[in-house]
Amino acid sequence: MERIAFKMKLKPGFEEEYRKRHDAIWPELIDLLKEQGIEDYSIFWDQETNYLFGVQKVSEGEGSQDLGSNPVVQKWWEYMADIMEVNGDNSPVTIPLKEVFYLK
Ligand code: RM4
Repeated sequence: MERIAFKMKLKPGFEEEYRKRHDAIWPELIDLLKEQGIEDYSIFWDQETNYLFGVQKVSEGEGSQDLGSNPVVQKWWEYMADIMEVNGDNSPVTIPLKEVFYLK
């Protein structure tokens, strides 16, 4: 398993809505993420900058942000596009982060 992290950006004022939508994340998306070997996945919000920090473990090298060809992910990204900074295809603007420390 490899740990990966990345940052995305929330539009100002949508933290509650973001949390609400993720509290009700679609079962089919959960199933897909797990099928793809993605686990221990959390997202943290930086109130000061509205950056969202995703951290996850991946077993196949591909993380959640690499699944854009899947229709379920495309539908989810379209659903989330109104409250996040996104690219033309509705994928969240995603900036990979480098791990600089880890304590098991
Ligand atoms: C995030 C973003 C990610 C997705 C998670 C579940 O807001 O859309 O791509 O993996 O939700």
